[in-house]
Amino acid sequence: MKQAEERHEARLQRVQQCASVFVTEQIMKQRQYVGSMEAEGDLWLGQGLQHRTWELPLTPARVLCCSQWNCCAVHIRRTSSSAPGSKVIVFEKLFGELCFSAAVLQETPNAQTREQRPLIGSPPAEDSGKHSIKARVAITQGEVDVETLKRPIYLKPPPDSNAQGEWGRATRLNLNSEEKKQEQDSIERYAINIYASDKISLHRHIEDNRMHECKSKTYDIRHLPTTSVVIAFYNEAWSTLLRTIHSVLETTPAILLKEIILVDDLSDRGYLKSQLEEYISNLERVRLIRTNKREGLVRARLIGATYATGDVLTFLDCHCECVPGWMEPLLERIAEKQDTVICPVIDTIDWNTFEFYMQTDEPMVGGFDWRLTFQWHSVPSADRKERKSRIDPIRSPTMAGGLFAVSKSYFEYLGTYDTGMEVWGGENLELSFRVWQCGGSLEIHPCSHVGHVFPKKAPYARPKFLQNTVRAAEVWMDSYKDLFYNRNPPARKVTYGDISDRILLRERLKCRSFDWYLKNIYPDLHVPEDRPDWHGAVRSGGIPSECLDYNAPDHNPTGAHLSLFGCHGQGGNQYFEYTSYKEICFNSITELCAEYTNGQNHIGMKHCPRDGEPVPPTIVWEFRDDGSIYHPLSDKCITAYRTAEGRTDVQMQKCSSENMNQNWKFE
Ligand SMILES: [Mn+2]
Repeated sequence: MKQAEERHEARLQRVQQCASVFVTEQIMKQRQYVGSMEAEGDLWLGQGLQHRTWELPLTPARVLCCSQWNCCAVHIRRTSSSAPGSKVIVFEKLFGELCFSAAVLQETPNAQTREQRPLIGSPPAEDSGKHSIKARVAITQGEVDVETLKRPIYLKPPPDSNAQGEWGRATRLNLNSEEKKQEQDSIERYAINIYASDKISLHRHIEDNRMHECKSKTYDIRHLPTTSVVIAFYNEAWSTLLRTIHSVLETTPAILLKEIILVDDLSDRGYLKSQLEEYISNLERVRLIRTNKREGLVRARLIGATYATGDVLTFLDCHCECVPGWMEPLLERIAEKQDTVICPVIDTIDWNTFEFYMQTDEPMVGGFDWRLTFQWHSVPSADRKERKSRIDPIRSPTMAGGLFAVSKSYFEYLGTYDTGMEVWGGENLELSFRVWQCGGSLEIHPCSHVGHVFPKKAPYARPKFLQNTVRAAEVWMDSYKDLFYNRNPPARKVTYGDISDRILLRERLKCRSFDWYLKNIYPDLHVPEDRPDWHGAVRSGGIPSECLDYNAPDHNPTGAHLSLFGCHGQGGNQYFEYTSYKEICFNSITELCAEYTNGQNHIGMKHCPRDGEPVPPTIVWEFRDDGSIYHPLSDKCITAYRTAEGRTDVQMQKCSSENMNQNWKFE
């Protein structure tokens, strides 16, 4: 008996050392967690935690929880001042670091009769040690209604229909000339209309126009993994950053959100210093980490991730707004399939008016072209047929970028990000290839919606974009990388740093080939033939400084004519491929084919027939031995000429073997 008392005493001391675990009433008051996760009596298991059992004297209606950032949870059965034998289960971090702070649980009324339940579902499922996800276990007695479980840490104020931007509507500002100037200045500075953003509530509501199945779907919130939301930023405007933070806090069920981790990548704007610190110090579960040198998006995010204590990492951009219900589908899918990287549907928030455009029907999925530019496309019909319901997650060959959720342990298993990548750009394709080739999957969940402000233009230069993309190509694309290099000759000369670690990673994880990826994950992507000597720039014999060129307007790939322009050797607009089907192909967002129809002078572009479909005669060309490019259907040849103003161009003319302006050569 004495022994037991001593043991008890020792434990008590130990627990008291445990930072401020044994909180006083004061701390309890400071940390009003009642009403959030602890109030539900949930038991939390963080990573690397083991549990101990303590027998402690405690006041009846209070249960302590060493929670907040790094711990765990506590469950008290009975309190000794009311009855002997109370138990507190404390989870400690294995490396000795104990709890950081404390919170309060409400004693449930039927405390006397409830039994100590085992830790249901724990320890976390081990998946041959590769990656495992730690389940959070609810031990609440009695029923807690769904609405309570869904409750976020902060509730949005009631909607004000007269407020600017409420319900995701466009702002309508009547500005005088001075205000107009301020508005223009803000656009100049941020490439986003921050003047308008500042007029919109940081807590505005967004109309939930998701598919009705999404709205009616229920989730077993207590058994979903928890998440840490990581948001990296660099010189972001105040209102867009803060609206992102509030939006996460106000739309994510409190019991699922471990924390928001902000990573400031060495911003130099004044308001992001103490003003930001002060502001977020009044917000629960928001942490701020600052890098001490400029790291770029990739490394900044990773730094944030190392502080994360949730089971799942959710990466968000710093100018987003989440639609209620965005988090549950992501976490549910990860609980179901741990090796999934899952993205929300990215809705557009207009950079000028802040109107929120929700994609209400089937979302687009990600792809790329052979210049390794990310492209959206619609769900392939084969995939659509496989889906049982409109709200099943949709597999996607690539991801757009900054917005996704992944199990923390799976992300680590997969080799997180390529830290050799600078600033941003290209990292999304690299991660996409890696997930698929190394046995995981990448999906978009139609029920999870996050709005993103697409700026007017890239807010800061991304000089390392090509280097990042080359790293992705070198590590993952095998010989298919040549298709990219052919279309982007400068990429061959880029110094891209050491990739030996990434190649080792690929071997260690026994990842599949790029060929496998193309055939199984992205079969709809046309793979160019790039036959030797039949691709590249097409130089004119008659005006030898000039090459064939195609320059389409941004959103209309077929909206221009084939033209002539000074040879620049950079691929891009001057890269053509002559296929074994006798097409002259130009790869942009989609595969385009040079087309000529009689009665016109110019040469247009149309979408090429899909693989296996018949080739119409209007797009059939012959490169003849005399150097001419002959169009059999019209019996004409591509001819270089100078316009009256002296500009060079091409048109179709009757063929004549002496005409050097009909002489062309691939180079
Ligand atoms: Mn962005």
